[in-house]
Amino acid sequence: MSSHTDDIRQYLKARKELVDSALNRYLPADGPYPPEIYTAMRYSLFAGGKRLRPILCIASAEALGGLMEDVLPAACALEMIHTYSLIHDDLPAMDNDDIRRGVPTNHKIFGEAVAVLAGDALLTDAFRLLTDPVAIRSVEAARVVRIVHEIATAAGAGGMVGGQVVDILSEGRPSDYDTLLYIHSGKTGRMILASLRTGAILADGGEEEMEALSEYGRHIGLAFQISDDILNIEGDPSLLGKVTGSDAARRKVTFPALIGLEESRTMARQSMEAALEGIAGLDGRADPLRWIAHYILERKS
Ligand code: GRG
Repeated sequence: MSSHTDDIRQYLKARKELVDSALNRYLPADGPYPPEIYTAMRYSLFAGGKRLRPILCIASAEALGGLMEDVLPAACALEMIHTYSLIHDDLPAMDNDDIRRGVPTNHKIFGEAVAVLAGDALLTDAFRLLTDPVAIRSVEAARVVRIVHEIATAAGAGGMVGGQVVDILSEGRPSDYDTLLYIHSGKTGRMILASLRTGAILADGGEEEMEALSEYGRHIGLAFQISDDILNIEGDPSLLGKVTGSDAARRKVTFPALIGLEESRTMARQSMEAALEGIAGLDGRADPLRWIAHYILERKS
């Protein structure tokens, strides 16, 4: 086993534990009335996600010497928004999926109405957390406004929701490369980019550092999406925690469908290398971001 594999395993495990315990504090099991909505929110939140977006946010802040206490609330808010998008994506009105994160999807357990509301609440409460005067007390107001704007822009109609709309409208239709890039940069890329930029803002990064981390974020988002498309073809459902082959069954526009598997692998590697190049000027504190870039290509889940 190569040493970067050990480093990344340890790093991801430690940061995941930090995120999980902070999420538990922000959304406790014995939360306020009505318990049904908190149960549904926590069901999907703690179903075993990789926590990639919060970890990228933390790693970005750490690369610039930021403090964990400043970044954890925003890292958790990013995971809450991501989880909302998964719950809604799985609904019968969208992808109609039965399994996610290795367990039955939210609507299969709680019904469609509560699943819609659990997603709505995760999205809305993410912004409550981002602006919570206690959780975010060490960050000055101007930076809070910047991260709220950054994350709302990434999650909204010009970002993740826009990508999802074009994805759904494109199902079963012939599509072109520009549409594919738009879907993926919206659906997947924008929240990944916002995670890195949020970490950089909270660490008080300068223009050049922000640009370096944004460049990394854009390329790593693309590498992540291409590898997700490849895993949907040849991944192991028991490791992925979701079914494979669903993209082809729904005639979704994907990188392998448009440019083939081999070309997709090459493009994922080139994107990973471009991501590394983007942060070449950062010092050793950015090493976890370098490990994550390799992990994204090599992951099985
Ligand atoms: C419903 C507004 C709305 C958007 C949905 C995220 C998303 C947009 C759809 C999920 C379907 C999908 C395959 C999207 C591509 C992004 C992606 C790979 C999501 C899964 O993210 P992971 O692998 O999941 O980080 P975990 O469970 O580890 O958090």
